[in-house]
Amino acid sequence: VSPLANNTSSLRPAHGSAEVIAEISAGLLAPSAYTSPKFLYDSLGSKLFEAICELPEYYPTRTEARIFSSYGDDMARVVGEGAALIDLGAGNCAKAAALFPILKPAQYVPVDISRDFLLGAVTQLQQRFPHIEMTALGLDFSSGFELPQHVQAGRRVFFYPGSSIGNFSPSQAVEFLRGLRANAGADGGLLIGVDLIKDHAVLDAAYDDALGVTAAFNLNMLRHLNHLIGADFDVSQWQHVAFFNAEESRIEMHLEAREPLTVSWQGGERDFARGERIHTEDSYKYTRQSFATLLERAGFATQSMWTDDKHWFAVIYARA
Ligand code: AVJ
Repeated sequence: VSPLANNTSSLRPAHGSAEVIAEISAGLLAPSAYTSPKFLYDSLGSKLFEAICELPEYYPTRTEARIFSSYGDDMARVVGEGAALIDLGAGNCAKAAALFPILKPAQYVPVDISRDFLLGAVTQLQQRFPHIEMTALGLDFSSGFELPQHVQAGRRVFFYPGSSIGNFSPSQAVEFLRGLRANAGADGGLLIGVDLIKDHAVLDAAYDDALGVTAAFNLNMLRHLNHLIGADFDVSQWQHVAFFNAEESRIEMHLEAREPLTVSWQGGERDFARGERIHTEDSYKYTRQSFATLLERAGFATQSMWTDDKHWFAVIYARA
C-alpha cells in the first residue's frame, strides 16, 4: 500500500494556486510587508532546516531529543500504546521514528506542507516499520484539516514537537490547539514541544548562526516565492535579520532590502526602500507556566511536563 494519501502530483500546477498567490500578494502589499513562515519550506528549505538542527547555536532540536531520550519511558506510560500518532510538521519524520519503539503507535499520520520531501521520508520509514499503518498528508495544516476516514477516532495523539507552535501568536495558538483537542477523541491527547524564554544572547545566536545557515534558510524563501508567484526577487539584494523581541516574547525574522529596489510578481509590484523589511517568521517563547495556562485556555485538562536541567525546552503531554 502506498503511504501517499493525496496522490495528486500529476494534477498539481507547477506554481502556486490562485489562493496561494492571493495570500502572498496581500502580505507583500501590506504597509509592513510580511509572509507566512510556511513558505520557508520548499524542498531546499526543508533541507536547510535539517542543517539548522545540526548547528551548535540551534539548541531546540538537540535539547528536545535529550528530553525524549531521558524521559521516553515515562512519556510512553502517560501516553499509552496503540494510538494513531498524528505528526504535525513531520519533515523527515525522524523525531516520531525515534519514538515508535517506545510509543508503539498503531497508525502513523505525518502531515507536512513540504509534500515531496515528506513522501520521500515516509516511503523509507514504512519499510523500516511495516506493521505501522502509515498515511502521509502533504498539506498546510495551519488553518485546520480533515483526517482521512480510516484514522481511528478514539485514541488520536497529536505530536507537535520542535516548538513549531511558536509560529502562531498566543491567541492563534489557543484556537489551533482547541481544534486539535476537539479531534483527539476521549482517550487522545497532545504531545508537544515548547521552547522556553532564556538568556537573550542564546536566543539571538540560535536564529543568527555564525555559518549563515539560518540566513540562507530565510533568504531561500525569496527563491520559493519566485517559483510560487512568478516573482523576480534578487536574493543578493536582501539580508537576513533576526532578534529576540522581549516585549512580545518572540524571535522575529525579517528580510531587509540592502538597496532601493522593485519587485514584481503575477498581478503585483512593490518598491522597497533601502532598509525596508519583509517580516517572515515569529517564533514565540514561553515560560513553563505561561504555556500550561495556554493549554488550559485551549481546553486541555491534565498535563505532564518534562524539561532539561537548564529549563531551556519543555515537552508536555496534555490529555484531551
Ligand atoms: C520549525 C518553527 C520550530 O522557530 O525555531 C529555525 C523554525 N526558524 N530557525 C523555530 C526556524 C529559524 C523553527 N520551527
